[in-house]
This record gives sequence, C-alpha cells and structure tokens, in this order.
Amino acid sequence: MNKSTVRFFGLPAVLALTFSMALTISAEATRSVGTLETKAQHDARMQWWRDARFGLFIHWGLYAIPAGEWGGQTNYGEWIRNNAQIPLKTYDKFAARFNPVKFDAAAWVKMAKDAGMKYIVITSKHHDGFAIFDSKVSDFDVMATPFKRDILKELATACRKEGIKLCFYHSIMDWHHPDYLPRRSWEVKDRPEAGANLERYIAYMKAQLKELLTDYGDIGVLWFDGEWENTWTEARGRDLYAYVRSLQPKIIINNRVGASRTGMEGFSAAKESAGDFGTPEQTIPATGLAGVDWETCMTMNDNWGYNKNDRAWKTSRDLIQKLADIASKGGNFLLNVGPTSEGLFPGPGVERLAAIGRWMKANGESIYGTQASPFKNLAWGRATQKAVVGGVRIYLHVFDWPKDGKLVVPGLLSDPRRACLLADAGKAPLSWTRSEDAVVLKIPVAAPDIDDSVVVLEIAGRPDISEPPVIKSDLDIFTDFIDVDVASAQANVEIRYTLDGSVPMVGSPLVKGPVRVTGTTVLTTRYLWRTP
Ligand code: H79
Repeated sequence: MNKSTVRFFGLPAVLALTFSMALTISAEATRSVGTLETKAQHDARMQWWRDARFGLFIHWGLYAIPAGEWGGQTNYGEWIRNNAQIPLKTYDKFAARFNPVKFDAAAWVKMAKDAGMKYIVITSKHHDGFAIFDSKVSDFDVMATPFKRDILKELATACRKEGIKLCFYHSIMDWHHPDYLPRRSWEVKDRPEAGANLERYIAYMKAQLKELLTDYGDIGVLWFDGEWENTWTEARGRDLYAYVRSLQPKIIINNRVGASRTGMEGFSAAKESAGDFGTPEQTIPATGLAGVDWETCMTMNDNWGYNKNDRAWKTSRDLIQKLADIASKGGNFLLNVGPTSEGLFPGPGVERLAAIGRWMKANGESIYGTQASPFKNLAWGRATQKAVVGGVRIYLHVFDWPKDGKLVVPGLLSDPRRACLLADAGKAPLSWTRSEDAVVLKIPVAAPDIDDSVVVLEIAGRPDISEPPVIKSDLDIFTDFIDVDVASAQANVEIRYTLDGSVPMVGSPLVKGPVRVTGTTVLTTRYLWRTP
C-alpha cells in the first residue's frame, strides 16, 4: 500500500453480461404527465396532493345492501351485480331499500382526519351506474331511494369544515346506462345492445361530471376507473381529461382517465399519456419512479364494497408499515373502507383507522411532505426525507427494532448534526459512532413504537450516501464485444472491478473508462475510499 491508505470498501455492484449471437434491446422507463401547462404550473397543482401522502377511499353504493351475499355465495363485493350475474331489474330493486339512516358525514370525515388522512375519495358512481348524489340527468340515484339525501353534499360540507379535500371516484364503465357499450357477455337478453350509442353515453357521463364539478365546491381529485373495456381509447381519455380540467382547472386526475394503464401495477405505458398520477391497485411497487407521481389504493380486508363475511383484515401494524413503505418510495396511500347499508364504517375498519391515527399523531412529520428515501435498502425498515434549513432531515422508520441498542445506518458517509427519536417530546439527542461507511446510533433497548419507531437524523447540506457504483449497459446480451459504463457520483473514491464473479479488492483493476467485455462475464465493481 502506498501513502494514501485504504480506508474502507463499499458494497459491490454486479452485472451479468451474456455473449450471444442475438441482440436484445432493454426497455425504456416510462412516465405519465399532465398536459396543458408548464412544469412549474403542474408542480403547483400537484403540491397539496404530494404533501398529503395519505387519503381515505370510500366504496359505497347499492352493493352494501346484499353485503357480499347472493345465491348462497358470500364472497362478492362491489362487483356483485356482474359476478353473481344479477338481472338489471333485480338489482334496481336495491334502490328501494337504500336507507342508511346512521350515515353521519361529520363522523366519517372526523374518522379520516383523526387517522391522519388529508383527502377522501368517494364513489360518486361505481360500475353499477348508481349515483350516490342528486343527479338531475339520472333516475338511478340517491333521490330515487327512501333516503333522498345528497350524500356528497353532506360530505362536501363536512370536508370543508375540517379542511379535508373531497375527491370523487367515477366509473367510466357503466352496467346500467342503456347507451354504454360494450355489454357483459351474460346480459344480452336483459339489456340488449341494439340502439345503444356510446357517444350519447359520453354526453351523459360528462353531464354527471359537470354536476359533480359545479355543485360541490372545489374537488381535489377526479379518480376515474373502469377504463379498460375496448370502447375506451386514449383519445377519448384526453378529451375527458381536458373537459374535467376546463370545469375545475386545479383538479388532479388519475391516469385511468385514459387507456394507457399497464395492468394492476397501474403505471401508464407512455410519457405523454393522459392523467396526473399512476394508480397501482392492491400492490406497492418495488421502487418508485423518478419524476412520476403515483398512489397505491388498497383495501383493509379483501373487498372494496362492504362484505359482512370478510374477516381478512390487515393488521394496523401492517397498514402503518405499508404507509411508511409507500412514502419511502415517493407515493401516496389511498386506504379503503366499505361502509354498511346503514351508513357505518365496519368496526374493524374503525379500529384500524384509530390505530393508524395514534401513530400518525406522534409520527406524521415523517410522512407528510416527505420525499422518497435516499437509501436503496435498509434491513430494519424504510426511510423518508425532507429538506430543512441548511440540510436534510432523514426519518428512519424502524420496523424491526434492534435488541442490542445499536441501529446501524449503512452507507451514510455524512456525519449527523442531530439525532433523536421523533416521538420523544424532549428530543433528547442520541449519540452515535462511525464504523467505516456506517453510522451506528445508540438507541434505547425498548422500541418507542411496536409498529414503526421513527428516528430522526439531521444532515448538514446534501446527505452523502454510498451506493454501489452504477453499472450501465444498453444491452445485456451482445456479440463480439461491449463497452460497459461504470458511473459514480461519489467523491474521494476509486472504483475497482473484476470479471470473474469475485469481489474486487485492493489489487483488482481500476475503472478508468468504459470496461470492455468480450465474452460471457459477471462484472463486479466496488468503491474503495482512500484517506485524503
Ligand atoms: O373500485 C375498485 C374495484 O371495484 C375496481 N377498482 C378498484 C379501485 C376494479 N375493477 N376491476 N378490478 C378492480 C379488477 C379488474 C382487473 C382487470 Fe384489467 C380488468 C383485469 C383485466 C381487466 C385493468 C386492465 C387491470 C388489468 C388490466
């Protein structure tokens, strides 16, 4: 070793490259953005939603009456009309029985607010076509029920009072309107296709949307769904997007307005697709996507609409950790509840909202207005971060609290200027030591929170975090030879590599430019820090 001594190694990065006669092209990352505005205008419009991070989804309609049960089967939800193939005339009869006398808009909004949620998305109309508001353009609405109260009006008033953003879910697919196309394959007899005209249906849908965007004050989000049938096109989506924005210019619209969603992962297929955010459903993406807004929507049990037999409730620990996981990837969490036909949130849902609320009261700062984690992988949990004056505050979400009183933060090269437990009112400083590229925090032996204890680390300036060097190759299968780029944003390091699968050490070749590979190879690279 020469005068500059080796200080420590980072984590190795590995890329397998296959020598082959065939060529394959790697896929391009895609993103969905809104149109009609500059990036600055777009960011301003998205701001409240990005800061909010947590919302309540409510699926409520006539399907709450059968409560998941039909013809001896008990596993139905809001899709009951389709899945149990209930004739239209039979389903229509639920309207005469819809009388949720225990509905209390203020109580619902309070439960959402106490859970730490900043917005509510409710089904103005689900796939069954029933409007839970006073719609002048439809007789299949709440005014045709014994209840005769405009549910959305009452919610709008309660939300305004509590500072919660009211948002509407609206289904493009409609199993009730005579002009909607296509039909379910089983309903030919019941609801013949002859004479149906999709253009007329679209005019009807726009008329309902106009009611929703005119009579209920400022609406936060229009959350479309049911866009995947063959009649809906990206062009129709663009037109609908522009129509909704023309009625409320500041509204945010999900990507299901168009026809570019790629399955339940929920992201749009192309950068120019209509819609402001991606909509993963019942799933949390493995990583976020830089520059792309997204929101995971998820049920607390197995159903969106009320099902009285559904006992598959996720634990509050699981839900709190999912919220932290989603925030650590830069997304929002839209958590669902399916109220009963009486107008009540199911008991287990109420309990979970309260438990999340208790956690949010102490730890909400680590969720609201945060950005995705600066770390790629943390064995004990997740992280979020937020810019503060002169630096960055990192929130370490510790799901598995170490039993030895030491929390190892790997790859953190910056020295913390402050460390404490978020839930500690006194903000007593935590001491720490350095162990090569890790910061080791001295923490209490007992976890402050059994579900997710948040440790705050404040760093001056931009945090310097060691990640394995980035190996970039346009192709992983090649003929002849390939030049592979190895990139690094790290200061004061050298990168060494091997081509035989072994871990690079002091004597391994140094990366000085692209690494040329001429046969099937495992390229491994690794940082080596040297003392200045
Ligand atoms: O309202 C709730 C559900 O009723 C609704 N979305 C949530 C928010 C929902 N509708 N359908 N599904 C859930 C599942 C349907 C999935 C599929 Fe497809 C539709 C599989 C094939 C067509 C869309 C397109 C998803 C994958 C491809």
